[in-house]
Amino acid sequence: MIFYLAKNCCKIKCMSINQELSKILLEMAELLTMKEVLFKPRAYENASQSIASLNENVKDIYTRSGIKALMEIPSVGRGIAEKIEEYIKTGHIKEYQEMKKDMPVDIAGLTAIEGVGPKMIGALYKQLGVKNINDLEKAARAGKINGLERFGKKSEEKILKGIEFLRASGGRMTIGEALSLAREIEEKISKFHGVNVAIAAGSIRRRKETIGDLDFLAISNEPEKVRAQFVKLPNVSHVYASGFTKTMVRLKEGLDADLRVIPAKSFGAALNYFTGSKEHNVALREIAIKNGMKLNEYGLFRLHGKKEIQIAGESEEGIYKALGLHYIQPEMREMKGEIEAAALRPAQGKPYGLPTLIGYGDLLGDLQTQTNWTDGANSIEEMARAAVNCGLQYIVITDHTKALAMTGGADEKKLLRQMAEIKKVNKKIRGAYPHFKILTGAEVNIGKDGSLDIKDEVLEKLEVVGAAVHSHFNLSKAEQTKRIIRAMENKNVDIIFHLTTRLINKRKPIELDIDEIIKTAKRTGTILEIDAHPERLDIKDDYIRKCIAAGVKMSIDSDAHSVEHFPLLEYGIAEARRGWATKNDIVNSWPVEKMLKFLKKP
Ligand code: DGT
Ligand code: CA
Ligand code: CA
Ligand code: ZN
Repeated sequence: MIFYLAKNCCKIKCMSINQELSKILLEMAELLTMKEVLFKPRAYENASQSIASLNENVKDIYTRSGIKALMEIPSVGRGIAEKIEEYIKTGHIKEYQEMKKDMPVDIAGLTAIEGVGPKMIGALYKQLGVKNINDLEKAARAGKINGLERFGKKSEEKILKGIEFLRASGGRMTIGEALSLAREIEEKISKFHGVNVAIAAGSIRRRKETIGDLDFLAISNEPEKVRAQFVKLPNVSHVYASGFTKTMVRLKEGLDADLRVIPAKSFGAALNYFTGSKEHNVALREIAIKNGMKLNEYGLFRLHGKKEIQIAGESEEGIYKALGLHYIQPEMREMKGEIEAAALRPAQGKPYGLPTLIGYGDLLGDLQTQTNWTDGANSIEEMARAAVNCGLQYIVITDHTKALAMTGGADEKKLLRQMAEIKKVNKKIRGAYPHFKILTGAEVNIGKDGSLDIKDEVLEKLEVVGAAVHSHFNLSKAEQTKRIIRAMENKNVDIIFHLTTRLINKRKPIELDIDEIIKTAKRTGTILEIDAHPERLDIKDDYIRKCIAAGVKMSIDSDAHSVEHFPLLEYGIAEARRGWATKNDIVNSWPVEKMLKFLKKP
């Protein structure tokens, strides 16, 4: 059965009553689940989804021929049809209100915590009277959940972690979690019947550090068919709405996703529009208007009186060109001057010329890797072989040093022993990989006062010395800045690893006078690392741009603690591209000899 938008129905309004009803029915399903009623929850959930995807107002359906018409909605039987009738007539559903009185819990708030579902909420309410997130947190902290029927220490820890994450993130997911999910779904959509191409646009295409929701586009002339396959994906836990322009769903993984189905002639325009950023879009549209054109998600049009003629829109390249711009990479579309820089015919006196961004295959080395000599999972040789498989030509072994006792941090003696071992492994693998080199190094700890925990006589012997902060995160800005500057002034320190120590969604960056740091990096010839771990991305895009402006070089490192971590380099490259970095700015895109030569401080 297909419903068409009733002509005189205001779309926003009809969305809203359908959505209200859909929400109530879903909550009834959850309340029934909490009461451990069998079968009924599923029926309410199905009806909720069905109503969310209607293109006609339920009120209009009801007006047409009453309960009978309502029962023609898929998944709506007599019982639920009567509830809908009650809602249309009175504005509420009595059974729902009674159920809420019976279980006065904040279901939506509690289910937003990862791993917490209606069954668990029902059990916690019955046994502990938990009504909301605050109650739940208190109970978990007091150790009251551990020991309840069906709960243990593990569930208690998981709940606390879930709450912490929810509070810190405001619901945004790190790119490390979101990118693989986006790729998985992108691939599934591209295999749908009737789909030629599928792509994730939005912030994920711009490789932002955190992602609010996923925005999928698919080229197809059969939108109905594509939408039907999308809402049935096993990743989908709830359908908010499915209409002519887009389908909006909740994913089990804890993120929302939109899908828009587009005909080929508009694909470039839609891709451009839905990639954003919003501010970048606005600037492009203004250029179009200034030149007597119109740009929207359907295409770029030239206006001839009242007639609009499409002059671009099939590809993004075509749109930029028709607007008088070079193609702008998605990672740069953040209104940081990219529009001026992209001008084919630059305005006088304005800086222009887009940089050739470092490419995703451009790294030759990795300057921060850990092994089982400290808290890594693999041996030096295993790390080397894994790096070769990722296309690298050299890695630096940078195990932790003694101040990090819990990692088995190396002292001077252990470092010297490791240097000897690295020499041996280099010899051993030379036959198989004549062009690969393992370099000696360390991740030296920076003390509270900026001193290092390894003596200079030993640091001197290492090929690459990284220094990093691992403690005293709360010093004042002045103290923190002085501390890092002192470490950079040590002539043996080549790189500062993960400068600000932030953990995205988990820990704030330390306070620093970044301009002072960058000035000192320039003066001392110190490299600032872009740590590629998706929770770090440290230093971040804005600081990368500052480094480039100051002529400070950077490295992109995986911070690998196992052979599986080298692919994390992709996130670091993405952040570097968001900061407009070229190969010239990134020392480990250079051959090993050139990189090592640069490290020699004046
Ligand atoms: P997110 O989801 O918060 O991580 O960030 P985005 O950039 O993916 O934002 P989202 O999902 O709200 O919208 C996707 C793109 O659609 C956005 O980057 C630009 C475009 N867009 C959305 N709303 C507007 C709007 O009001 N005006 C314009 N010009 N573009 C918009
Ligand atoms: Ca988005
Ligand atoms: Ca969106
Ligand atoms: Zn470590």
